[in-house]
Amino acid sequence: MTQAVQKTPEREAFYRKIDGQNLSALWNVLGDLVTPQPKSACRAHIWQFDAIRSYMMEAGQLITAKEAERRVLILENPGLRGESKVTTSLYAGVQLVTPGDVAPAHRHTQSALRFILEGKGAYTTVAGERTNMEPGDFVITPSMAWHDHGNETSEPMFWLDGLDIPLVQFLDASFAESANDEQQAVSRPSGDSYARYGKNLLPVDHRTSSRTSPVFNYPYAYTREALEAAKRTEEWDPCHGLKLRYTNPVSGDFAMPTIGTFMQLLPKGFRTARYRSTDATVMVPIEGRGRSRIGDQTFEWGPRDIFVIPSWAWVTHEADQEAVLFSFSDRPVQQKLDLFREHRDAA
Ligand code: GTQ
Repeated sequence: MTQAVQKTPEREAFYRKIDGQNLSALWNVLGDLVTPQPKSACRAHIWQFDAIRSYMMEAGQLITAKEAERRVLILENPGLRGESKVTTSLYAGVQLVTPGDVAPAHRHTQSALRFILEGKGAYTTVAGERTNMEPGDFVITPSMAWHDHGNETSEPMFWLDGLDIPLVQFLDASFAESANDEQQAVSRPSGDSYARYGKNLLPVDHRTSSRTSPVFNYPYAYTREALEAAKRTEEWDPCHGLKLRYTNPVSGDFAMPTIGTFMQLLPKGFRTARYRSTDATVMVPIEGRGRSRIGDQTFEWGPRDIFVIPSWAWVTHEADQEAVLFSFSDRPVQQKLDLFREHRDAA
């Protein structure tokens, strides 16, 4: 399957002839199409938050959120430059919302997650509900939900955006529109969706066509509590430490249909066993320091740094202090298509 087919003058002439008819010979490309294991252009990489932060402050002097629509620096995977991709299927960027900024209301088929890195109290309004955000919060903008962001505090806010832009692009399923008004009307009180859907209760005849969780802010305080409780009672996983998956309370599935989101705790001194999976993953420590070995490279990380693990690359993590790491990948999509594979080397 991987052996290159020999070239002969007759064959070359044949290829040229069929080329004009928009035809090409499978036997010349089969080895690149059907590989024995994932062969990705995506590379392991880390972005230090401090560096991004200072570039973003500079960007804050250059353009308003209003003019930019979204003031974001895209994290481009070094193996995928110019494609606005952090992995083959996902997009990531760091967004800055400065005091007084308004990122105007729009909506699109792409789903978005926000993972809050710095600042307290800036807001996003999603489908009529305003939510104030704090570091470590995981906030969802579902497909086609109106959303606008603002900051009435005196501090800049930074968050990590994760979107399924490359996936939607691949499927040619992008639709987007801007609202007439810069900010959408607030029609529900803050905390409404969490109060309704975040308490293990649903209205008895609850029906929805949406595959996205109706809980759109998963506050860090609750996530930390869950990790803290689990720390005392759960068995440590040799590959993951203690790893939780954010869920949609309606279905028990991932919180978003296209992006799987996770929060993971590694105790001080913990060294994970080798692990690899087909879902290239973006990781963001929110607490603690340590390092990850990805393939044959080692990446030192601290709070708010962002690093990417390519599909099928061996990874181990090591925490110098108790560490909490947020991560996201396209795992929900791969699992639904029977494509997800993982490999534990827990000796
Ligand atoms: O906040 O709506 O990083 O539409 C990229 C596209 C953020 C957003 C991004 C977007 C947004």
